Amino acid sequence: MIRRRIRGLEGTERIRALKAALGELPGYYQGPYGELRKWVLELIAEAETRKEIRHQESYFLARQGAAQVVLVGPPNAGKSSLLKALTGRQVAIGDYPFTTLRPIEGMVAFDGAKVQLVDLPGLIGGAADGKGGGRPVLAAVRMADAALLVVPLSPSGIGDAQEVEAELHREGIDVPLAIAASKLDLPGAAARVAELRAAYPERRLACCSTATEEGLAEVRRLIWDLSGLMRVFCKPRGGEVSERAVVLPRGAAVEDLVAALRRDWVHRFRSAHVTGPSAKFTGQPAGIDHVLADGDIVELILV
Ligand SMILES: Nc1nc2c(ncn2[C@@H]2O[C@H](COP(=O)(O)OP(=O)(O)OP(=O)(O)O)[C@@H](O)[C@H]2O)c(=O)[nH]1
Ligand SMILES: [Mg+2]
Repeated sequence: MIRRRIRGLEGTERIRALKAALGELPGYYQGPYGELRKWVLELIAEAETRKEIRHQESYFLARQGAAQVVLVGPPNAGKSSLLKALTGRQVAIGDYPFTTLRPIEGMVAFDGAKVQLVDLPGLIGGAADGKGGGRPVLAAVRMADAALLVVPLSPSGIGDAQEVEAELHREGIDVPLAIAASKLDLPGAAARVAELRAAYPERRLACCSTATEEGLAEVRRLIWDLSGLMRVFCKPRGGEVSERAVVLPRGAAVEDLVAALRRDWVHRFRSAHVTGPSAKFTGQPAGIDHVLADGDIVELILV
C-alpha cells in the first residue's frame, strides 16, 4: 500500500507521503511492523539523498583510460553487479531500486589498454524532467564515449529499458550504444532474449549473468568494441613486442600510429612491416596509408 502511495512521487512530496505513512503505522518497534518502519525510514533517507542530487545538473567524473563507457539502465537492472564483476570494484548492490546514488567508476583492462567503466544511478521514465534524479545521470551519458544499456531479463525489464532509451532519445543523446542483457539465469530469460533481439534488431547485444558468470567475456568484448578504439603494438627491429599498446581510433592508418608516437616522425617514415589482423602474412610490408586493425604488431623503419 505504501509502495502504491509513493509511486511516481519524488522529493518533498515523496518524503511527506512516507512520513505520513510512518505516522499511521502501529507503534511497534519490533516484529513485522518494526521491519516495515525500518523500511520506510530507509526510503525517506534515500528520497532525501536523491532530492539533493536532483538539483545538481552534472556529476564530476574524472576521465581515465583510453575511453569512458557508462552503464545505463533502469533501477535494479544489475548495473552495479556488472561493474563489480568486470572491474573488481567493491560496490553497493541491493535488491531495491536506486541503490546507486552517484557514479562509481572502475577500470576494465584489455590486453595493452584500459577502458573506464562508469556505473550510474538507474533511470526511469520522466528522467529528462528530473524524475528520480535523472538530469545529472543523463548529462553523464551525454559526456561518455559510449553507453551500455543494461536490460534485465526480468518480466518488466524490456519495458523499463525502453523507457530509459526513450529518455535518452528525448534528450538527443546519441552516443554509440549496445545492449547488455543481464540476469540470464532467471527463469524465462531465454524467451526474453528473443523478444529483446526483436525489439532492437539493429543493436549489438550480449547476454550475461553475474550470478553464474555466463557471458561476461562477451560483455567485456562488447565494451571494447563500443570504445571505438584499437590497440597496435610496436616492435623494434629484432626486438620484443611492446607490452603497452598504442591506442588509436579504429580505422587509423600507419601514418596515425607514427604521428601518435611522435608528430615529426611522419616525415622520417620509410617503411613498415605489419603482422596481425590487417596483414595478409607475417611481416607484410606496408606503406604509410596502410589501414591497421586491432591487435596489429608493427615494425617501423624510419630514416
Ligand atoms: N538472478 C540474478 N540477479 C542479479 C544478477 N545481477 C544482479 N542481480 C540482482 O539484482 C539486484 C540489483 O542489482 P544491482 O547490481 O544493485 O542493480 P543496479 O542496476 O545497480 O541497481 P540501482 O543501483 O538501484 O540502479 C540485486 O539484488 C542483485 O543481486 C544476475 O545476474 N542474476
Ligand atoms: Mg547500482
